[in-house]
Amino acid sequence: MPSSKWQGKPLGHKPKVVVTRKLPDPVETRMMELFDTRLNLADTPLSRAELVEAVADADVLVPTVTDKIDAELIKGAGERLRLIASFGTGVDHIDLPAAKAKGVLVTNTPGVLTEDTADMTMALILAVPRRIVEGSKLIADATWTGWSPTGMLGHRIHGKRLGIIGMGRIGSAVARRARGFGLSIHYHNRRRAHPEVEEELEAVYWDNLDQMVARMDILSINCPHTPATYHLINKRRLDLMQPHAYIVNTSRGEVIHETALAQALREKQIAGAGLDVFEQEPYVSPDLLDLPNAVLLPHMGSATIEGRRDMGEKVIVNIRTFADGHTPPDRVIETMF
Ligand code: 8YV
Repeated sequence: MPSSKWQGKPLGHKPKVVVTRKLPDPVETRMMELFDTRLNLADTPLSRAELVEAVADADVLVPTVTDKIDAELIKGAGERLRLIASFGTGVDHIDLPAAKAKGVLVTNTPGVLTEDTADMTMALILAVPRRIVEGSKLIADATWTGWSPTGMLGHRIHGKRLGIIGMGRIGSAVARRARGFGLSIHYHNRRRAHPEVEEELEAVYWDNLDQMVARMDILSINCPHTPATYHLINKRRLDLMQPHAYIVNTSRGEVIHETALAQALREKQIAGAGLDVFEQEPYVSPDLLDLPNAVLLPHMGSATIEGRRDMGEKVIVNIRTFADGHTPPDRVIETMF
């Protein structure tokens, strides 16, 4: 459990909150009403110098995935900094041990982007084997010459095996959707799911990731990025995959070795990929571009108006409860990741 020298003591004044990115208007307005809030009205990430300045005298920092909240930044933060209330679920952009060492709590926004991210995962699971983007391009480029019995043939989804890596909230939500499309569910996870969950999803647990990877028709990455999952899907594991298999990633780019994946796609060692996330966002390796068997999206898995509003609500509740001297509901504990 993270220790905080501040826990249990109400702040006694409106917290000074620095928000690093433009958030939806209703969220920003409510934050202005409740806190002494500094917004970033320009929709661009803060520079390193601006981040350093932000943590110098804020009580609360509200970063997003585009901010690198590393040990140096946290160590150099002012004594006032008590809470990092991240706008997002993943916390791999925050050095959790450094925050703990400084007595700064970290919160995130779990749960509210589960369904949206699972929808996008399912969209990619459908889009890649059924060549939806390629087909749409034919129309957009006015190069479609009409229906043909052998035109735009993809692969059937129904009856195939889906291997989910990371059976947490999002992984389970993907599984529920996938069952409706006639996919059979397999999964690999740090911990085996509860028997009731396995029963509901008729899910097969693979303790050994290599064995699962080698047998699946579609792999979906739904685990967080941690030191343990960095490059979990590397060249060796890509080589284990079957040539007709697809891979979909809506979690974090770092879980897949991107160069090895681009090579596997180019050499048709696997059939295709659907990627919503990349190793060096917003940079996308040129090796991945122009591959007909890759559908690439700009990290938009959780990008719904409803989701962003709910994330903002969670951030506000976390700050509010913390300022009142209570434990914020979405406190992140290092061992969770
Ligand atoms: C968020 C995400 O939109 O929550 C996450 O972990 O990856 C995204 O979908 C982003 O993190 C906002 O900070």
